[in-house]
Amino acid sequence: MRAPVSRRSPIYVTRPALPPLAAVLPLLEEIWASRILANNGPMAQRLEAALCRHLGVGHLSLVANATLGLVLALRQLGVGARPGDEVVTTPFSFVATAHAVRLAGATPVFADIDPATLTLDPAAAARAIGPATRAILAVHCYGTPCDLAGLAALAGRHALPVVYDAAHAFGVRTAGGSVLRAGTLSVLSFHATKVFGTAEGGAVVAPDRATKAAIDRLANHGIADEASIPEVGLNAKMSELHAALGIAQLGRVEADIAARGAVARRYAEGLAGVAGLRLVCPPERPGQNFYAFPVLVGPDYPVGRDALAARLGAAGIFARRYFFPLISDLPPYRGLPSADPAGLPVARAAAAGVLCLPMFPELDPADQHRVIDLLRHP
Ligand code: T4K
Repeated sequence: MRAPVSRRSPIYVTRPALPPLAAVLPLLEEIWASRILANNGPMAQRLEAALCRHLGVGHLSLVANATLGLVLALRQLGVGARPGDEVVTTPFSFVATAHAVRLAGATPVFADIDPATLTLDPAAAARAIGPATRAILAVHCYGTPCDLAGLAALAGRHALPVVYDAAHAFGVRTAGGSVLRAGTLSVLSFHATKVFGTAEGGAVVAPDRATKAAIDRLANHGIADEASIPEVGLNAKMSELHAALGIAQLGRVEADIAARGAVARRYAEGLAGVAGLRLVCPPERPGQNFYAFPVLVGPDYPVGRDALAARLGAAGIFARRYFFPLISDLPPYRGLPSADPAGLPVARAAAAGVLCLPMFPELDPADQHRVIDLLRHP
């Protein structure tokens, strides 16, 4: 058992859970002995196989981070091959979602979100599809599954691929099984702030061996073999050191998710009956990973969202406004026709009201009660 975070320390929105150093050291010794540090070495291969088993998916490619993973996924689907290519996506996400579209050589077209799940609304996405649309990029925001059936039907009608930004969705399941099996490709983040982390890292989940091989190649400069480089690729490979951390981390991730679930239940109990606070991810929904604990601060709460964040901050509690500002309001995107605020009312309201409370497996219950007390009496 690790010691809980001290009550005198600042309480951050998240804190990475780490495996015992003793579990990592033997893996590092193997790396030191082999001198293989990168380029799909034995640690990366081991982690890929272990993750496929753990997540219940057939094929995945490890990458250096989810941002590059998204770029690779879009590029693999031909996005950006023609000038003027567009990708329909949500403005309510971390900025990397839209940046990946731009980096792939296309333009994001923002569509509004569903008020219940805060994920891309298939009806709004349908209105955003035009002749230049090459893909739909939806986000399982906070690990809440998108409307998988709605997006599949929409994509089917227009013969478009769906890429899921599954940065938040490690291990998330629906009645139909792993959420990572939905759509054409899914991209996970293994950043330090995520449910499963390798410090920096991620993976692209692919439907078959050939697609995985194509993504691996794009992630390795486009190199097919020593003398054959048929396309432009980039370097998005995960190092052996990161993969070793992942192997050790995988052993504890289920216990971490269970501990996160206990934190979520304590919040739900402690905040029950507080007028003006809506829980975005109520803990009773099955199959979730409790990546984050967002609340929506409504007009009937005694203070506004920003004032609440400031009061928590003054008490050393660093809740975060994920995701504010809306991506469509940021300088690289706000001039786009689809960034017009009038077309994104649900996303605007979410960005104005959301606050992510501290959520991590080792959150000390006494610290959490301080957070709850402040929320009850702001
Ligand atoms: N798509 C979505 C939907 C995403 O949310 C993200 C990333 C991506 C794509 C792209 O994934 P990657 O390319 O990163 O794999 C953080 C993360 O950097 C980012 O990965 C994450 N989403 C985003 C939601 O949050 P910041 O700038 O808010 O993080 P930062 O440094 O302020 O950290 C938050 C808190 O976490 C700190 O107050 C303390 C704690 N922390 C953080 C780090 C890095 C630690 O305790 N230890 C640490 O090592 O972006």
